Amino acid sequence: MPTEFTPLLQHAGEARQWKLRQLFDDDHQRFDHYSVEAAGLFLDFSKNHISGHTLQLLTDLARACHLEQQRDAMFSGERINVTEDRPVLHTALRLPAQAKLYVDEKDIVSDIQAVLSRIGTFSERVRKGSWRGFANDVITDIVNIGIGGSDLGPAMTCAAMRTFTQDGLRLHFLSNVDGHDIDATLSGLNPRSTLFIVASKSFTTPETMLNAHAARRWFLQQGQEKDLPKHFVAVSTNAAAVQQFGIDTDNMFPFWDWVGGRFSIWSAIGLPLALAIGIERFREFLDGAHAMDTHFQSAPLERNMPVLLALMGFWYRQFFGSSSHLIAPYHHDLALFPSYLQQLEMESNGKGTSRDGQALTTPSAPVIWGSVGSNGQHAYFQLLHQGSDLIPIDFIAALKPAHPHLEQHKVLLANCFAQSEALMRGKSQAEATTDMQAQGMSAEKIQALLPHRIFPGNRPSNTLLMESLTPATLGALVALYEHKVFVQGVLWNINSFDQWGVELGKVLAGRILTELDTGKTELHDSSTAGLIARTRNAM
Ligand code: G6Q
Repeated sequence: MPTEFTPLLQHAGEARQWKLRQLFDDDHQRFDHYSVEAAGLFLDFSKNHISGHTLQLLTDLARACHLEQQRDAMFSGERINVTEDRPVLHTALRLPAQAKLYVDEKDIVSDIQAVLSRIGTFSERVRKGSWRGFANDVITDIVNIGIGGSDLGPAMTCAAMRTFTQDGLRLHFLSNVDGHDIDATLSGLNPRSTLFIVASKSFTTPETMLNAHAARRWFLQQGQEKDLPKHFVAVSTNAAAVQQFGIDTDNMFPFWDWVGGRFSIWSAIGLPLALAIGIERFREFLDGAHAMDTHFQSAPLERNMPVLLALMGFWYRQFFGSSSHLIAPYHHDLALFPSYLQQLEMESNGKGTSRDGQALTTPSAPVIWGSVGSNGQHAYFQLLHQGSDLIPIDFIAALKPAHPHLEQHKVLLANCFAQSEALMRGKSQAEATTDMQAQGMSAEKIQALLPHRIFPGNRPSNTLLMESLTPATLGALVALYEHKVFVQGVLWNINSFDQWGVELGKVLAGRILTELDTGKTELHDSSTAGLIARTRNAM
């Protein structure tokens, strides 16, 4: 363990003995002391095993790891993605139009704005019905074909912005190479009113290319080659491959190699979102993220929301042995947010090697998982309350709903707050006994049930609130977690911006694909060879 961690290691020994209940009893203003507001989001982090001293030690560590310098290096375009020798500039995509930022002596903001303006023109044409299909039909269905970072961001944000989506426009997301996905997506669609967006940074990803070619064949059953430009557009950094596929580069929306796939929703990869909600609202989404960027760059670490979120996660992962972290949005339109964060956090910080090539001596990213509340409460929350692992949770909720069912909204929020309280307080022996006595149980029955009815409590959580889920608050929320990931990467000394594990899988799948035809499997272990042989027999 790095020597900078030593003071925290000693302090954690004490903190693990603390009872959250007691911390609240000792400080009646704990909620005020441990909450922070920024960019339209409110974070209550009072239900954590921390004191003022803990925060002091954690922020000391962040400073010792040169967090502020590394943050500034990212924003200014230094090549902090060392293994790919690239800057990391998704934050530039949400800079105000008049800003300037130079990469290799060229202002990138004007390029970004030029693409945004093309996205605006195109999306307004589709939305207003002036972009027509080959038989003059208005576009009603848009299919985004992409995977990983070219799928999860558009899919998650379009779902989140459901209530802002233009009536009559349906967004579909085709990602899986499993043919069942394309079958299900295309069934019921009409090629005359369907627009495909082929979204791939590299434009070589096999899953996306196969699906794009299959969609093209499906389209050509009714349309002709000359009609393709009306129905296929591309988002990519690879103009040559786009052209080779047969998409006119006039219908290609570019982005740049300094935008990582999982950070690309702010670029042209966000085209489905711009189509769904319109360019003005897409710009509000960018502005919301920029507001979080400004906060991250300027707030002192002790009051800095992404830093605090990162420090809480780090604290439990590093010193409390927690190996997973639950994301619980109490907002149905954020149903895909846990999956989105799974990629963002696990692909960024799921590494075993430090930035300078040494094996890490500390754990890195935890498993991120979750689903919407209150559904989760009726499924896996049992384990959170009484299971053997400590699993920190982020509850996320909007105070005002985008629907008229106020009674349901009140029940939803009551459940959300009740869960964090119950997890924090638990239920003591005395409380469980009193409850059962009130139900008129015999002393004997109480004795038998007591061990099952006690809840240890002391389970930490954060609660993130927003007034309502809008393009701006969604932008701030996503940027918040991006920066959380960055901060944790700094603490673990990880390059959060490469993904060599993903690359390995891509190469091996290509080899096995050939072997499914040839049957030459001698280079494999007996399991892989056996699986290939069984598949060949069945084909
Ligand atoms: C993201 C990853 C990965 C990537 C996909 C799709 O950070 O690199 O999820 O987004 O593999 O890649 P393409 O956009 O190049 O098709």
